[in-house]
Amino acid sequence: DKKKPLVVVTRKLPDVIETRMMELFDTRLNPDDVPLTPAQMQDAMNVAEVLVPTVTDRIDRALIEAAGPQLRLIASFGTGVDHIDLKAARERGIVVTNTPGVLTEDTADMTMALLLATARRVAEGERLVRSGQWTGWGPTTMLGHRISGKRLGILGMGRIGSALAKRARAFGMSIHYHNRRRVHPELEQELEATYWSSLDQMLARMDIVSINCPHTPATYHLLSERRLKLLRPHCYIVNTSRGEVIDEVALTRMLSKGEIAGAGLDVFEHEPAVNPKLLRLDNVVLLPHMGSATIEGRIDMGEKVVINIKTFTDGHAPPDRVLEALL
Ligand code: 8YV
Repeated sequence: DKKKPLVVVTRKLPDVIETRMMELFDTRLNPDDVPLTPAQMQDAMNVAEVLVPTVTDRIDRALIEAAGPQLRLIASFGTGVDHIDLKAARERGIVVTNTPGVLTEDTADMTMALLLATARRVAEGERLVRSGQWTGWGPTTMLGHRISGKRLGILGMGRIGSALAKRARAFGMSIHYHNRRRVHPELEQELEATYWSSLDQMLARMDIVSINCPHTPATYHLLSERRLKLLRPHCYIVNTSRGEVIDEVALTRMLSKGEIAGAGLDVFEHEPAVNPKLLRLDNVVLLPHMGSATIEGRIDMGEKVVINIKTFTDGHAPPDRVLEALL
């Protein structure tokens, strides 16, 4: 009987997934769910044939270069792979996989929730009630902005961007998008989406902008201070992608000066640290990176990880191999 591959998992995963992994592989779990220290991570990479990290594990070049020769697969639990140095992994012949597709709907739902919460001041209203300071209904109090009839600019029309577009259409918004490549005409028609080849021109005309592109070297600070300044002052920003896509310092400054109406942020540039100036603003809704956080989604993600490991260690191409060229 073939020896089972040694799989090291860095965080606590759903029970059913851990059980399945234990059945299939020689699995080392992390029952405490405390992120591994760099030293523990290095130890893991010295013994694991397969490493299962999450977004909280920074797998940089130094770690990859110091990894033992037995490490053949990094099967990440999550879709974004910006925490892994893909080039260093490729150079070492280590395959990287992720879990695309299964968190699309959940993340699009959360984006819609953030969009509504930001434009309609949901979190602020909740804080008011909880504070005991609410003095009663008033015709001009707690007014937000209508979203129907407004222009939503989606930066990154991939799976999540498209799922968001469908939801926003149902809320009566008009859909605009910028992408490196224009999407298939059929999809564009289905979403009734207008393509902007110029991000700058799109930004200058939107009522709400949603970030749905991955964080790559090409999208780091894509919403730079210069671009944020193109937004009209009544514009809202929603981000369920990665904090690094927006210059958070510039965004915070503009939000506090009222140069942007508000922001709904599920992700931050230096998670879990959040710019203290953001915490003091009322026109922002802040969530702790929970875009894909559903019980069902976590199980689906885990199943994808299991399939990727099983296929790979059985000697076949894993379904969700990440290729740098496609990012
Ligand atoms: C996950 C995410 O919670 O998949 C991603 O890219 O950001 C989240 O859905 C996280 O990455 C799990 O590792």
